[in-house]
Amino acid sequence: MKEINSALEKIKQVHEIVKNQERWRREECINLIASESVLSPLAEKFFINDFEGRYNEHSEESHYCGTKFANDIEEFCKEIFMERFSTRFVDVRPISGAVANMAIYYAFTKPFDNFISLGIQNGAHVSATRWGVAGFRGLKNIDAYFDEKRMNIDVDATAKLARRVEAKLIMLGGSLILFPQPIKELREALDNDFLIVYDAAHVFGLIYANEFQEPLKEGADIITSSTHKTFQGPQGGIIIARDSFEEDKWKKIENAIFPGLISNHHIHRFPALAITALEMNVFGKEYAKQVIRNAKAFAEELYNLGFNVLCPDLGFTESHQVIVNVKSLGGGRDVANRLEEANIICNKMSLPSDSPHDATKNPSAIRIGVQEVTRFGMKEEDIKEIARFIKKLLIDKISVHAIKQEVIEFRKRFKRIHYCFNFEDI
Ligand code: DSN
Repeated sequence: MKEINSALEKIKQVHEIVKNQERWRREECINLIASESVLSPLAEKFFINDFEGRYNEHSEESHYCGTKFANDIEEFCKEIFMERFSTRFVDVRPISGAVANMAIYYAFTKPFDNFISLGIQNGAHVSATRWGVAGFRGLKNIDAYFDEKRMNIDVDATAKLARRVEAKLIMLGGSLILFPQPIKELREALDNDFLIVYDAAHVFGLIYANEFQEPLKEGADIITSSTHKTFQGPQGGIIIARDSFEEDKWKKIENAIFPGLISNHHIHRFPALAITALEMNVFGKEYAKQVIRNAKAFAEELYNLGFNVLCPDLGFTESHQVIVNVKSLGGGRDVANRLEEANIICNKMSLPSDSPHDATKNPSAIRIGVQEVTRFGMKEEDIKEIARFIKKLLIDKISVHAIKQEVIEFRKRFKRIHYCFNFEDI
């Protein structure tokens, strides 16, 4: 009896934690984390299903019985992405973007190989650094040359570097990405022996809607991505290669995924992945255009209010992200924490000029992403209101309590998830 009561008491505590999270983050906060989003109601409804916890290990052959519908749903997902990216080569088994990247490193590199990535201070994802999966593969990451003014890669210097260090692959994309990257120019500057991989995780929804850049058409061999940022599906990963990719090389990727890196690939997420992709086929373009308009409006308003927003001469951004240098206001960590107290959630971000110590401890900037607030129906005028909350808190020094109340009231206007089907539609 004592055990039962104790277990029930703890279950209540679990319930309480979930309710607190859902009330705070879903209803009372303005979420500006650039790497997150929410599922559509339909995708969420199909997220918990009997595939949860089932196995379907497969390479050339299937290793389990009872998998006929698991095969169906996996193929169904692959076909949607094959059609969108005009390719035979899609794998939806990676359970995250980092695992997708890991599969690429395991397939094409050996310990002690050199590879080029952006560098953490220029926006590389941690998986492309010595601290992440690349480092665990024993790789040496060498930073691309980066032009801070344009917040983009210096093509000539990076191509020379890649040749000089005999880079085994070049990892583009990343976690701080304001503008399309010069994939075409880099491919032209390098011969075809260099493997170019584009980590599309942040901008995958914009790419899917053809509103950012087309990496595989511009010269990248492979896209890796997660499926839950601007592409607003369930958390997971994906690898897509150009249709002309070599079969034997693709096999290496498949083998790296299984039996290499994962056993169970979390099949229950596939129905939600398929639903998100099908919703994106219908609503994705309108959504992606609004995301970019909102990001530009946010950046412009912050700039006009006196903030040091990056790249004013380039129109601030072409993605869902806005980067604000807040060094003079206390640095990225301090500012992000102050915003959190007012229920405005974003995160600290390093800039190319940050020292390695500052890049991880207290970087100069904050990174703002507008994909989720766009999903909740916000347009340019709404976005500008958020910029004004930020100014009132950080520049006018109005009390955090007062701003928090305004944020909670503001958030009540945006309850419905947009750019998706309603239950009545099916
Ligand atoms: N680290 C995440 C980010 O960019 O926020 C992505 O995995």
